Amino acid sequence: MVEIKAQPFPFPLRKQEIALVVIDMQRDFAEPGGFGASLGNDVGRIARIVPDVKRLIQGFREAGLKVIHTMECHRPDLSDLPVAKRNRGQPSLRIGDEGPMGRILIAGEPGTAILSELAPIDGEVVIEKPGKGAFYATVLGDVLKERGITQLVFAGVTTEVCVQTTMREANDRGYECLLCEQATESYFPEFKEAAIAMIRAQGAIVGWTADIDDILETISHA
Ligand code: TIU
Repeated sequence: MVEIKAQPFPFPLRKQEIALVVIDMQRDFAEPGGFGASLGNDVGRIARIVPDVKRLIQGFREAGLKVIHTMECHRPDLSDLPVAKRNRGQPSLRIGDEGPMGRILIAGEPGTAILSELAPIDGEVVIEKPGKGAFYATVLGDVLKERGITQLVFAGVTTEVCVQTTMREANDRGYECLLCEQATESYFPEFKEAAIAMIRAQGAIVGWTADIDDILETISHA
């Protein structure tokens, strides 16, 4: 059996059944004037992981493995935006308001796009999601079943919000989940650290975590 070096113990790789899920690497979370900034966050932290996310995506493509992208966004008529989500916090701009990159977190707007360096290529699935978890109100579960995927490697932002929520959804649905530590980020370094620790605690209660080089090395030779 091929294993990826991981914590709290090695991850048993089934190469035919694994996919990379890149969560919400959108301008809205990584650039000034977007949703993340409207919530008062230092978005510069997100831009710093782009080279590692790119390296991870590239490694999966070169190994012939599937890459799935998600985008957090809402319909232009806001019909999939709960009032509670629109009103949450005290943002300078709310979801659907006009910002410097178009309407905040609305499908099709320039600011909602995936960062150009990480753009999906032809054939890669892109899941638009209205919630924090990528399974809620999307076809992700059907897509994975159709393709025989049972193991998921996770990258993207933010670690303790959309990444962790999606890993928990996936875990409950029976997927084996592995988080790439260098390819995820939070606006709060202490929350990234805590999320990583709680995911792999109690014998990988939610999933495994691993270094990017250990993941890339194993998938390239498996
Ligand atoms: N605010 C925050 O940390 N995250 C989000 O709102 N969405 C995602 O994590 N994608």
